Amino acid sequence: MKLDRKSLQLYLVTDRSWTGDESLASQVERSLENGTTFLQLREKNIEKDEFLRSAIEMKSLAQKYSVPFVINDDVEIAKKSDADGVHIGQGDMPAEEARKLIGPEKILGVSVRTVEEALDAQRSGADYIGVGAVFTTDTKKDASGVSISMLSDICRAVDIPVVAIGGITKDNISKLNGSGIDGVALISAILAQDDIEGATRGLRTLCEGLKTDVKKVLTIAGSDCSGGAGIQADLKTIASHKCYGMSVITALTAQNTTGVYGVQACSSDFVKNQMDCVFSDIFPDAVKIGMVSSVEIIEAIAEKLKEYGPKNVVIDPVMVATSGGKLLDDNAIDKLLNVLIPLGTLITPNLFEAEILCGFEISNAQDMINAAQKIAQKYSGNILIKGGHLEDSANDLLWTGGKAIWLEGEKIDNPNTHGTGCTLSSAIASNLAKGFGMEESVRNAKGYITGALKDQMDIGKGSGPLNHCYNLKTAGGQ
Ligand code: TZP
Ligand code: MG
Repeated sequence: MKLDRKSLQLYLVTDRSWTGDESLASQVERSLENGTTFLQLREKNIEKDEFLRSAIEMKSLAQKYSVPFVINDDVEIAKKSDADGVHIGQGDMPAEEARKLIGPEKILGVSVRTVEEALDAQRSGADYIGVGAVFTTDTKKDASGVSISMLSDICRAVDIPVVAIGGITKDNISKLNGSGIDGVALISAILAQDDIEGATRGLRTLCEGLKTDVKKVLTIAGSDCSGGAGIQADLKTIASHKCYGMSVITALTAQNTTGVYGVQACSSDFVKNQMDCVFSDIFPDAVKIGMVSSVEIIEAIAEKLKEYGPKNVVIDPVMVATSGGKLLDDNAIDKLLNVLIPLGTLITPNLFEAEILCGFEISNAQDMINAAQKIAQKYSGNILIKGGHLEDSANDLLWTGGKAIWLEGEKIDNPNTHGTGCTLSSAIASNLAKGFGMEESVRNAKGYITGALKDQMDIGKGSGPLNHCYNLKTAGGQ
């Protein structure tokens, strides 16, 4: 069964503590009838055959209301009852093992309390994670607390959906607004209520109103009609980071994987017009700047950046192609260096561009460090020098907080690298927009590039594009 994010919105976990004279099945059905979207059978201290009987009963109820149904902890019962999946905690078997036992089709949920555990669960094949206890609860006395800020960090770090659990009620649910969760898992806020129907309906409405705080990223660059670089690569990259992408187009290019066949620059006034439209309406959390083709355009962008003052500005100072060919005339290079680059939070030069920025030749790893240090003196921001072709180093160097950090690159055998620089800078901007620090943003972005290259998509007659959306792939699909 494929898990739809939306089905995690109002997630009911069972507990026999409040059944009184009523059966658990009857309580659960009253809730299912009124908007519960997901059901987990959680049985503690119960005999196996009773557990199985209960699982079969719940499974048919969940099926009647078309909601996914998972079993807490017990893979064997999940299999025997043909539940839709299983939910395990950190104290249970490893997620990887649970995935193997239930097979690829079933839903696997994992409880986590830290970003590391969340990433580990995702790697191990979890379909969603539960994070808690986000508020104190009497229902699970041994559940230790997870802060809302940790909950937000976890939501940012993983691609799979996240549900919050623990002490959530109609009165505190709004505190989870903007955390990035897909839903809430509840026991007592539903099952301990006399009016289960009303409680469920009320909570469902509150869940639907939960805001996901989408981060906005603007790319200012040229259009690549073949979709592998420039604006098009940036927007795909931003979308695959689950951010909202916007674009200010500096030039149209007629190009494909075999070369550039025409360039039609925008007027600087029109660039300003676009920037005003974006900044006065949907203020970006991060901006990426790619190819800027003329003195006037560079001045226009700098003027508007100063006017609006966005927080995270990643500048890919496109001046020299990887082949060594100059892409900007000397006047424009001068403006880029003196007017635009000083406004960047991070600049991402390749080796040739770094040489222009520092004024000396870079031929080894120590030169890269010296170059970063020199560039930092002039521009004060963060610098990522993309290594690549040096004899003694193919790694990237990040200069941040006054120190050099080497970022090892995994060499991937893939000749299709069209648009890698654009993609890297927009991936970094997306990470910064999501609130990651500089080093983590760059590391995450490098990981994303690695994944996009490893996907080995091979289209076009020349050096083809990366698969920007490799992380959104569904089983068997693109
Ligand atoms: N795991 C962490 S807290 C919790 C579980 C199972 C209990 C949630 O119950 P309630 O009544 O919604 O606080
Ligand atoms: Mg457990």
